[in-house]
Amino acid sequence: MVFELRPGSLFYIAGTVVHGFGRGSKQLGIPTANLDTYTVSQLPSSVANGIYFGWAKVDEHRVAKTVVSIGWNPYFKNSTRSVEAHLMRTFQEDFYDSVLHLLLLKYHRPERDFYNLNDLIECIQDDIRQATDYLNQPEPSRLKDTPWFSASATSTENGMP
Ligand code: ADP
Ligand code: RBF
Ligand code: MG
Repeated sequence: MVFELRPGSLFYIAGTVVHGFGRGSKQLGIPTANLDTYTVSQLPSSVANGIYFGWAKVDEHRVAKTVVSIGWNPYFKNSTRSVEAHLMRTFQEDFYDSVLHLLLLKYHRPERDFYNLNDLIECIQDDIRQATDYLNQPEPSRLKDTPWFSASATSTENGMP
């Protein structure tokens, strides 16, 4: 399910967590929950590829800060578009097949190519630091209590909270 709440800048996306490219991002300390291909195909064209800051909710876990990468991962030259979210929270177990709700608040930067994997990882770690600072501000912080994350948002017929 994809809703454009403010054109070009505020999006709600919910989908199922599927297996990603299996590149061992978890081993690099940056696991990313990948959304199913149907949900990715539903993204409106106004959703630009790139890195976003926002809030995420998995099942009944508490809302977590997230950095989300949308696009083709130029460093790996992927042949499919993907939406993958790293949540700034430690989970005891994997959550494949769970429903992941994302509220994207801020477009941060376009996807880039890198000379080596280490540069990519350092860039992602910098994204995570900047996202944390951004989301700690009062305005973005308030939005984590959005009705889009409440149970009713997924149970009503048209998905509106
Ligand atoms: P894949 O290639 O299958 O996406 P990853 O190495 O990117 O594998 O790991 C992603 C999986 O790790 C997620 O689908 C989720 O089940 C789990 N996971 C555990 N902690 C996190 C987290 N903090 N953020 C995102 N995914 C996490
Ligand atoms: N992949 C790229 O090729 N270029 C990027 O600029 C890029 N930025 C990312 C930023 C964040 C915050 C995250 C979570 C991922 C990013 N990725 C990027 C995707 C990364 O290559 C991917 O998570 C791993 O390859 C696992 O599929
Ligand atoms: Mg992944």
